[in-house]
Amino acid sequence: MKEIHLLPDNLLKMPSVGIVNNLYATSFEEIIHFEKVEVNDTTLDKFCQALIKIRNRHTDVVQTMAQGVLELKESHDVDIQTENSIQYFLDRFLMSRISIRMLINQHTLLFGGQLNGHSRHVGCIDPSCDVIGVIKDAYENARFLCDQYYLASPELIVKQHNGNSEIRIIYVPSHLYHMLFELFKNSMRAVMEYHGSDSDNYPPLEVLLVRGKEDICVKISDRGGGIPRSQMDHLFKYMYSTAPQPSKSDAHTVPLAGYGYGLPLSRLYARYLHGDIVLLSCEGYGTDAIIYLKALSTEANELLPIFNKTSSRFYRMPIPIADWSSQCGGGMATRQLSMS
Ligand code: W6P
Repeated sequence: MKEIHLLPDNLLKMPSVGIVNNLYATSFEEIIHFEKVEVNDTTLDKFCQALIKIRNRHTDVVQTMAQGVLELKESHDVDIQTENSIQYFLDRFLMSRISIRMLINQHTLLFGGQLNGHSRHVGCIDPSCDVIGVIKDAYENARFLCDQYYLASPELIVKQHNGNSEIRIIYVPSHLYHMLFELFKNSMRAVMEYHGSDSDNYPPLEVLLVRGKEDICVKISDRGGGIPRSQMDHLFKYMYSTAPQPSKSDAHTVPLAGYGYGLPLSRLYARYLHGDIVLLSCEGYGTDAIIYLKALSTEANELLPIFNKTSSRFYRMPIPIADWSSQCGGGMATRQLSMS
């Protein structure tokens, strides 16, 4: 909440940002209420109910923030400084949201009185998460959307590099699924668009799964024509996502729609437990998307934004003047300011 107030004034004035700010204020009051209550045998239950109410209240926060950014784009010229602040803020804001929701989920699952003794899960953590299983699940669901939209879809070839033993990790399956589903949708769309609707022999998506000493890598390779190098960085920018997140009712009718916050959000899920998502592309051929996860759960602890002098200074930091030449009027420092 402190950091919301450091946002550029223009953005702070947008109605959607005000709505989000008020949601946080309400939830904060509801949660600190428990600081002063006298604990009895109904308190734990009341606390769980309060958490569930808060979780529901914040369900649409990502969409509402995206709406706020759209409102800003439509009403103001956004300078590089503002764009930088928004990128910095949303990465931190959404990471904080991922972690708070994870904590709420853990609490309500573990203390909400509906424990399933048969499941190996600890809250939403699977101590023996079958990575190939999640890959196939995410592929099938992305393929369903792809088939609906394009009436065809690329096949999947999965290769596990070392050993035939199943690769199992301690992980949050829903987070892994989210990343894979997003990357599959992007790859499928690229393949279908690049090879045209007349083709009935689409090149398959190839997934390579490797367990190293330090990292687990999931590489998804498509032959969807690739992305020009100049566009690579934009894929993770909130300000370049063109359309608002499809609403819940649209979600089924507009599959594989334009880049929303799917890619930057997926990368945050990876980074949340000290992994990452990296894209590599050969324009004219295809794209590799690599999900890195920590192979050792002892290294997969939460990565959280902290609010301090460094973070608050960021919002006031001027963009450094370029000290490299370039032909295109500012070059590396030049950003496309008109976003269609
Ligand atoms: C593309 C564009 C893209 C984004 C993310 C993942 C895969 C792909 N493939 O052509």
